[in-house]
Amino acid sequence: MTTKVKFATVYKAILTMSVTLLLAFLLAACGEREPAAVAPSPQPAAAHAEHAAAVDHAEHAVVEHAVADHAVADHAVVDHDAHADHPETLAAAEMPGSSLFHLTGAFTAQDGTEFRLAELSGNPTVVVMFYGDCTTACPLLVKSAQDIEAALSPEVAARTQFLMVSFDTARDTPDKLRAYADEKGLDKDRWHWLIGSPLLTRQLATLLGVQFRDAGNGVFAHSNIVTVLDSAGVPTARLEGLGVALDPALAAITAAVD
Ligand SMILES: [Cu+2]
Repeated sequence: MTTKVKFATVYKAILTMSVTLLLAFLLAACGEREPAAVAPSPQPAAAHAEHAAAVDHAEHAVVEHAVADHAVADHAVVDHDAHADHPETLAAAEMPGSSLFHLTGAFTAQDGTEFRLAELSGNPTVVVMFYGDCTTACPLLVKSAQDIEAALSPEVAARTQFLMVSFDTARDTPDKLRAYADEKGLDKDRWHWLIGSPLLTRQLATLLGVQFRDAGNGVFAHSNIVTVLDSAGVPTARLEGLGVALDPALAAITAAVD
């Protein structure tokens, strides 16, 4: 009888332990699976940007990955040896395939007039997001757009539009952008230098997969992207990085005109 009771007690103890271990294992497995389930889900670019911002804020580090990847911000390599003087380059987020013409808000052009993206309908467009005070990457992005225009045949160039949109909604103004464009000889027809509300600007960036973040001292961390829209406003080519070959953009523009 005593042996039986003892056996029952030991058996019960083993059973309880097993259940506890099993529960612990399941909980651990759930915890491990959670981030993996989050990573591949298509999140808007803004979410990626915020995520990257949160990571960077804590570490004040440089995100050094410039590869177009679906969840690139999540997997970005964080360099702990931050280069203090060098503005950060943010990796591009996923570029959704829908028309930018769905963005109906009004920007202001360099001449002070309202400008809506749907006005671009019918012709291909080269889009660059930049800011006027940038002395490093942005002048090169604008130069890329200029080089694209120069490399097109005169007939195709005559139909191609250029959209230069500032994300420095606090410091850039239509007058400032006009002076900027004029200095480069680019205050001309088919070149639209735009400034929008912070929300509209963020929405456009999301549609383009452009990430940007104001460091608070007049310097923006941003991804370096030149996008080509077809005549319906759908992104059909994207050049990512500085000094990359322009051919995909030229091909997309020519295809849009044909
Ligand atoms: Cu810049």
